[in-house]
Amino acid sequence: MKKILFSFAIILLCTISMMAQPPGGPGGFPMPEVKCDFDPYVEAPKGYDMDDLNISHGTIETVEYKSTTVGTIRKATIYLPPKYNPKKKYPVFYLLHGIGGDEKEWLEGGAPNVIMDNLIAKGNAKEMIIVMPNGRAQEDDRPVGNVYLGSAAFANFEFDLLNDLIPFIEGKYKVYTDRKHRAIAGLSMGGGQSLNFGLGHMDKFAYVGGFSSAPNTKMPEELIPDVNKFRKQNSLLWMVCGTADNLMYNSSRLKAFCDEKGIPCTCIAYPEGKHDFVVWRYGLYNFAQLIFKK
Ligand code: FER
Repeated sequence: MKKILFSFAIILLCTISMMAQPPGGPGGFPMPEVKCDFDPYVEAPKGYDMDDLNISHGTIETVEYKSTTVGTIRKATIYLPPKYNPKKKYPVFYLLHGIGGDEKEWLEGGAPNVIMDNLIAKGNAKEMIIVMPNGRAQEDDRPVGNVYLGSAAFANFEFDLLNDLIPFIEGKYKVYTDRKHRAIAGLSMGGGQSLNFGLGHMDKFAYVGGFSSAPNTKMPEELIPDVNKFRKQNSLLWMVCGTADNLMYNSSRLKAFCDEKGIPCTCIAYPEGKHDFVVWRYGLYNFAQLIFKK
């Protein structure tokens, strides 16, 4: 009897620990390696994410919008570029967070305002508005409890983004509304969302990026079912993932597919990079310089 109880307890413990962190999660089981030709890693210059007091700074604000998708009022963090002029038209970059984050995650860990201020001051990135939404489209959108169980809300964000948030942003700010002036990228779960929604709606987004994309990333054949359409509509498909991150296969799998089909796609393997903001800051720094330029 004791033996049976003991075995039962072991099985229960294993099940609970697996539910708390699914395969492929940070610290989870290593996932299959997919061979592909990575693009060269070029180190970012020292200080690229350090505040420079001698340049103009952008501003951060929080907005609230009505979500018909979720049925609640939802929040998003906004970056307005230095010397923002409400009479001028800007392109918009939607920047998405990870599974444990919310609309403040990028600001708290990624210094997006600092990275953008520095890039814009040097003339290396276009002036743009950055929208950092909450990608967990459900009534309680706080990252509490076992966040790994809430991935359906991350899929549901597709509808909140397209039907609620984008129309709200385009009503509130004077921005361009064509796909050439809309970009989407994100980290981890947000990377998967960006690839899924960005490639799934190429008429809406010409620039798509995934940083350390998570297992919510769809299979390449599903992301790019029509290679000719991709060639016509996509202006940038850009990815980065750390070599020490066991979620790499989500990125390398898509890169291998693009190489096989002969379609343009960048994927950088960040040397010794883990599942953290070192890689994601680097991703933002590079991606932001490439968007709204073709
Ligand atoms: C998983 C591993 C990682 C998963 C999600 C993640 C839903 C997301 C990590 C992150 O956003 O940081 O198996 O499944």
